[in-house]
Amino acid sequence: MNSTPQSPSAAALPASEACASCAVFRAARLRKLGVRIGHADFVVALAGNPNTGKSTVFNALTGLRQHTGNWPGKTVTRAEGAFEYNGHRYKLVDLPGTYSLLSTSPDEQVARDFLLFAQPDVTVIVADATRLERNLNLVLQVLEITDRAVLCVNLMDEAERHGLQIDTRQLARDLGVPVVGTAARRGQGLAELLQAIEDVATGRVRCRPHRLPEPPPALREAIRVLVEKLERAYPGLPNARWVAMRLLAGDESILNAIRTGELAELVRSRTVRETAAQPATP
Ligand SMILES: Nc1nc2c(ncn2[C@@H]2O[C@H](COP(=O)(O)OP(=O)(O)OP(=O)(O)O)[C@@H](O)[C@H]2O)c(=O)[nH]1
Ligand SMILES: [Mg+2]
Repeated sequence: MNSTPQSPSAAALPASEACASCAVFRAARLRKLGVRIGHADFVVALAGNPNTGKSTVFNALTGLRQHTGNWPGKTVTRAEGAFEYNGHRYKLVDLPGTYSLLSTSPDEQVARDFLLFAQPDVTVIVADATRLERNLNLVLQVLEITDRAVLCVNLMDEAERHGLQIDTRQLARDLGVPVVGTAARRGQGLAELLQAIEDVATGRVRCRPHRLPEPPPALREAIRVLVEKLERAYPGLPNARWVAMRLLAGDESILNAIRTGELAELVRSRTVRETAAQPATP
């Protein structure tokens, strides 16, 4: 069993008592930087199933003016913004909604490739509190590829309305990453979310994410051989183990990415992590 990530902010106000206009939030020293990104100390990705409130969280943290454009080579919109918190500058990337890292729609590929290959400093997974079980599929997949994550259980107001109670502390213990309940449309819980992002970004909190059990020995050996080959062919390839497992599973989209040279390009550019978004087309 994983241990709970230790957060000095654990004693902060419960989500229901915090809101964007209250003293806690003001005291958080949040400065919305909108499009004024420039140098960022940390890159934070907002991932999650469609319609869970990622863009609402994004707007609340960065302000209304944001940098939008397309992801290089795709017609998928890319939104970037920035904020400053406790003296650190954060670049926030709002990813398209995705049900699974194994999916192949263009939107989902963009999200998958960013998480896998750009390796944000913190991945905030935004989940719908009223559909938590279904959302956990993506949460567990993301926790397989990063150990710097925060789970934001959003729409807590809706969950409450339906009489649902979410035990965020137990979830944090089970998942091994900080879990924050929010009602982003009302600004509730955002102060705690900011603190959790900072805790993980700065390493103050070390996550011990829930991971699937090790595969059987025969498969382990096949993965090891493939990882070696991949790392030789693509020096600097992040998450080579994940790629190897997808290849062994016969994942057509990964095979195609190798055939077409897209994987090489992703590794070369580290999936546009450092590339500024293109100006929005009128
Ligand atoms: N009740 C309630 N509604 C919310 C909350 N957060 C977001 N919403 C609403 O949920 C809807 C979807 O929000 P978005 O922020 O667009 O969700 P998203 O995850 O960015 O959606 P996609 O980008 O399409 O995947 C909007 O109508 C929001 O106003 C919340 O905490 N409570
Ligand atoms: Mg959105």
